[in-house]
Amino acid sequence: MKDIHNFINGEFVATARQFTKHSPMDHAPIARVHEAGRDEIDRAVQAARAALRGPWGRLPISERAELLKGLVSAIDRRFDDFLEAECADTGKPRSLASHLDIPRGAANFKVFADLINSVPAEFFESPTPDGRGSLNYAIRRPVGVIGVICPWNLPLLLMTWKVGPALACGNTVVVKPSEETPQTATLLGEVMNEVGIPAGVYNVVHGFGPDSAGAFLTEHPGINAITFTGETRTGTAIMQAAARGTRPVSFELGGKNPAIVFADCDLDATIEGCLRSAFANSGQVCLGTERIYVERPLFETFVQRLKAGAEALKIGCPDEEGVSMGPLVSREHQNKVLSYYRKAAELGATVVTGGGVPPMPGHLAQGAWVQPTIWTGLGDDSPIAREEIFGPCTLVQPFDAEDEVIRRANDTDYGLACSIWTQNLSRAHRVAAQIEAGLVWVNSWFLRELRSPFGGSKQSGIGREGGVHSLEFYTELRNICIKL
Ligand code: NAD
Ligand code: 6OD
Repeated sequence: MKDIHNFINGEFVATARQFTKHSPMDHAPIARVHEAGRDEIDRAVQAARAALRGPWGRLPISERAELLKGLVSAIDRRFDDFLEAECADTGKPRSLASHLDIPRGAANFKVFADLINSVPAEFFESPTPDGRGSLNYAIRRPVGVIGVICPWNLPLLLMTWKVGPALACGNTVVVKPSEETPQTATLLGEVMNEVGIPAGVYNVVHGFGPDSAGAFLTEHPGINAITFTGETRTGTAIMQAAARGTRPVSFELGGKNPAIVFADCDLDATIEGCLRSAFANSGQVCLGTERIYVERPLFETFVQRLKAGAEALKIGCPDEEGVSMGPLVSREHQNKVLSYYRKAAELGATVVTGGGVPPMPGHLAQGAWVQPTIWTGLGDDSPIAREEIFGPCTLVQPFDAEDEVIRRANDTDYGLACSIWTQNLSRAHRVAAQIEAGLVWVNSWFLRELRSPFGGSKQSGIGREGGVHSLEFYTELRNICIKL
């Protein structure tokens, strides 16, 4: 079993206290993770502060950007190591991790390195009473030491989506990966050293949330801002910690995302899109579709086509040929998802397909597997329609009118994403503008332009990141006024 250490000030740090990471595939122990206590967190924050004042803070922007771009090729050279670590922690298919998680995990550094090299400056000339005038200009300065708290579903990708802009803007970071997925963030420490990123710029501390590394990090007064991706409930706890010292937060939280399918859609493309949005990464995508509204004339056909697609998904281990769905990340999460499967049955849902655990051979029977599941026959008030399950499951319901479906899609505490499927362009624009969500896709899902704003409305988040929007969080504007 391998040891996973904290990464503090450019060094791998063991601790007396450790916890075991289990494989999602068969629950076998795969890693001993060294848990950071308050002391290690303090050392990480001090190291980050020293790097900010020292080598990193003094580096010209163009050199900083070049170092970050070096990470892209360095990750590429260690591609197989990252792939193996991500798949071992999450159980996701190699085909998915090799096309999405690892390349995007690397690309986040290039996108923000390019961006920081091309930030436009603001200048204002103004008259003065003596006629000489003045010149105002604004400079962007790093915010300081950023606490980065990450989830387990797209571990490397979602971590570098925060670390990339934070470092590009000249900050230093202390990252707390999820306890379920400690490996790739730690591996990135090795790559940081290989590339020559100064010690202390990137630090990783391992542990859990409450009364552990997550809470210790967010409570640490040396953290200047906190960026977090995870559950809405956790966001509330982190916001309370951030209130001490009035530190800013950027939150990407949960969702209960609808898809709206009009009868005039391109049915093949819609089925393909909805299968992806409901079942990709075993449904563990914050942008995933757990509610599908289908215009009534298409309803029965849609449900049968979606069922056929779900039943054709091959469930298996990351390396298996043709596998399209892995296990859930852990037994704990399996128990949560299965509790919703039971609840749906108790509430009288029609289980179109799935609803339980797939039969798995031998030791795999110990893993966190669940079946892709489709329900019909429950109303908008049911917990299945309202609560985020974060599994490979979706509730399909019919609708009759455009106004009605907009109202029902918006009838949620969340507001992360929505996808609209129609060939009527006017309707697509009209409906998209009325959806209360940070991201609306038309005839697509999870098409990501990294310069565009990303974030949620209502309880799905605070703030927007992506492109120049990330600069708003990771830099502080200072105005300088020169009397001419
Ligand atoms: P989680 O909130 O349980 O944990 C996320 C991280 O927060 C982990 O590192 C955890 O250890 C830490 N944490 C937990 N309690 C904490 C506390 N009190 N103080 C500090 N840190 C704490 O989320 P998860 O289960 O890892 O991820 C799944 C959730 O994340 C889902 O709700 C999903 O929708 C959401 N998510 C949202 C987005 C988005 O972009 N909006 C993206 C991915 C995941
Ligand atoms: O693509 C991204 O940048 C992003 N933040 C995706 C989030 C996916 C949620 O699970």
